[in-house]
Amino acid sequence: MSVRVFETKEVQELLRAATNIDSNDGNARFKQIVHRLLGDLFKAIDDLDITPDEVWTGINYLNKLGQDGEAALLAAGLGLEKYLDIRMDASDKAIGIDGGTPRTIEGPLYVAGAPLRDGVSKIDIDPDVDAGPLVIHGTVTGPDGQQVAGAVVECWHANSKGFYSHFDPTGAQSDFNLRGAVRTGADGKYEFRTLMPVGYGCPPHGATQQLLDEIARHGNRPAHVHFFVTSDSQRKLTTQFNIEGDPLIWDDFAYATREDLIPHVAERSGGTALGLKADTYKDIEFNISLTPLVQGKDNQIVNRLRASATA
Ligand code: MBD
Ligand code: FE
Repeated sequence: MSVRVFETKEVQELLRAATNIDSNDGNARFKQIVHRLLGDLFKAIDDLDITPDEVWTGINYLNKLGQDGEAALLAAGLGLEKYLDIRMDASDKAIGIDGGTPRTIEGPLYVAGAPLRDGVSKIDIDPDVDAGPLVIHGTVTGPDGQQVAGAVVECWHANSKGFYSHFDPTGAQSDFNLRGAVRTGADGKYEFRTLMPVGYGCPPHGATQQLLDEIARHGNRPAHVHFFVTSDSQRKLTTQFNIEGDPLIWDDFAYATREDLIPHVAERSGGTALGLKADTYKDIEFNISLTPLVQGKDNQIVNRLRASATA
């Protein structure tokens, strides 16, 4: 039996009381958001006739989500993080910023504090018998096409099991394995010597995978490498590239794939001279073009809780 109570005075007053919206105390912006979201939930319960059993299933799900520490993972999987990118793309377009390497989501697995080196960094600390050597390199340029000196390129990626250091459930990796930071010189160039990653899969017993199972979706990402690129006179770029040829490139559970973020993987020899574990190695050139500050400011800095460690 469907009933409609959302529009009643009693419910509207309950919403205003529960969010303290009529008071001058508290955080006005926070109250505005909570009032809206709680109201949207109340309305959905009315519209879809969501049962008490279904509501309590949802409440208990939130407990598991928190226990598993997966709220940010779920945000990626439900496209919420992608949605924020779509909004930032649209706001760039509205103010006439186009071009530049496309942004794509950060994801939940960054760790601040990786050792910063000049120009080149070898970031594979732990041996990984199943991963072949990979060199990632490119030039950072600004809006005028000029090389950017003093840019900091950070990268992080998974090992051959799809696990990231710091978050590896097997405990097998050292701090900052497969994570690095390089400062460009006058030529704008950066290079990481590393190992080929494999795609990530959500923890099979975690809350995110549980939700995905219920809606018949997988929780896997194609192999990819994340980047933050910062410099004093351009906006920070948050992006990733995918490893060409991965079958999940257009089936990423986190919707991070973009046309311009699938660089070619070339095969090279001469790895021994570079200190790589084999002479034959894969080479990916990924050039990075930054966008200008907006009225002197970086308007796309995102503040979120991030892990950090000391190298
Ligand atoms: C990842 O490696 C990732 O990049 C995202 C977005 C979500 C989960 C794992
Ligand atoms: Fe990732």
